[in-house]
Amino acid sequence: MDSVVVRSGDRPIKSSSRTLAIFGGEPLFSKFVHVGRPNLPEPEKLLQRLRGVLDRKWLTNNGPEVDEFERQVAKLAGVRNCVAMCNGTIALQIAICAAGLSGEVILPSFTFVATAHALQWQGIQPVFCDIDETFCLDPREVEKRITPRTTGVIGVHLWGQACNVEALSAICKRHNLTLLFDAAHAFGCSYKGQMIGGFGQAEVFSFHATKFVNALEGGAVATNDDEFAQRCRSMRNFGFSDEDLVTSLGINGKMNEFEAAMGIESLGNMDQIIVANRDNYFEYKRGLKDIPGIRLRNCDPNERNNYQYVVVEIDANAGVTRDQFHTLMHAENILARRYFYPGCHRMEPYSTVYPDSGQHLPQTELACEHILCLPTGPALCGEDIRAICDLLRFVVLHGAEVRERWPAPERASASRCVRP
Ligand code: T4K
Repeated sequence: MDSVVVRSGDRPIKSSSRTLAIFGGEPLFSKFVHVGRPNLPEPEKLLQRLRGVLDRKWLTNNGPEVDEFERQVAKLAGVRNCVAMCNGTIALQIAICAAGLSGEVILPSFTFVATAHALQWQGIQPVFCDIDETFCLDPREVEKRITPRTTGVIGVHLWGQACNVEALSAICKRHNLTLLFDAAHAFGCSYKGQMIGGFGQAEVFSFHATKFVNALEGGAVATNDDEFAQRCRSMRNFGFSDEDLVTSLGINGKMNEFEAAMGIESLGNMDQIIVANRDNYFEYKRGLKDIPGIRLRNCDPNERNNYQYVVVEIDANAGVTRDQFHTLMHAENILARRYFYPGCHRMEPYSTVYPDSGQHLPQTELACEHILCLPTGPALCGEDIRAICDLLRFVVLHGAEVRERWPAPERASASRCVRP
């Protein structure tokens, strides 16, 4: 276990608000607990695989590990083609380029900024669209954002929860637009019983170190369109179609053999990680029950889920704001994250280049202000989670004192993700 919770038995989590770490008390955890702590495979098995790579002296450019990784990902995602890439952002860029998108593309602002950057980097205007109660693109709003310059829509399966695939597909069909999905969070998840990977023209996974299946860095384009997959393969390798034949614009988007080896070993642990994440989710569900103003995002029990993100909404009934929780949890060495804040439209270059892009995003603004992601993963045990839940309950119960004692704004804003 990574974390060590500093309390014993039935002792209350804190004796008074004075003992909260933000007010000088001892932190609840002696070491940082993270959102996104990498899940590691068995070192011996990984090292053996890496030795094989060294023995073969085939380090990158479509080696056997990448081949195997692609085969396994495609099988698990129930899709004909998986094209592995060096990371999810480049995979998005290549999918966008291979789909021939241009002009304007509609996407949520409530996403990791990579989704928007992948467009803007290629001179395509990201058009930010509001979300609905699922925190994913609101199809009704999408339709309102379509202009003669629109060529596509990118839905984001946020925290592993699928977008309204059917409604988005119908809109794209009606307006002759290409539909892509940023499925960075959604490997191992399903929509209406079908694994995510085969929807739209293509879906893009991330296998970054912080994802529940990781290849150190890594990403993939998944598609049922063989010709599209071939284009992506060529584009990730400088546009080469044959030894001396370049047939399109390309880039170096290749995954290397070490990354693929890590990815394969990580896939081997996938089921165990999901079980651990799922147990954590239910521990949170029990621990957060009936805390005023704190609501755990529900995971649909009828769908496959990787439970990678544990997300709470904190509203005014908690008496303490989401940002205050964020600050005081960091003081306790609990590195909760505001995924995603402040919304892409408030980040550069978007807030300068498209100053009006924040219009019509009321649900996005709300989500950005109220969402907090809590630590999970096999590195956490039940006791850790109970301690986190008890802390949240304690803070809500002592809300008035917390507000009273709250540090000056400059001290409060000193909270940033600290690297160990
Ligand atoms: N689309 C969406 C919707 C995405 O969420 C992402 C990436 C992408 C596209 C792009 O995919 P990639 O190009 O990344 O494959 C992290 C990840 O870097 C990023 O992959 C992820 N989404 C995003 C949600 O989270 P940061 O800047 O928040 O990560 P960082 O460095 O603050 O780390 C998070 C926590 O994990 C920290 O507490 C430290 C801990 N950590 C991190 C690393 C890398 C470790 O303990 N060990 C580690 O090795 O972006």
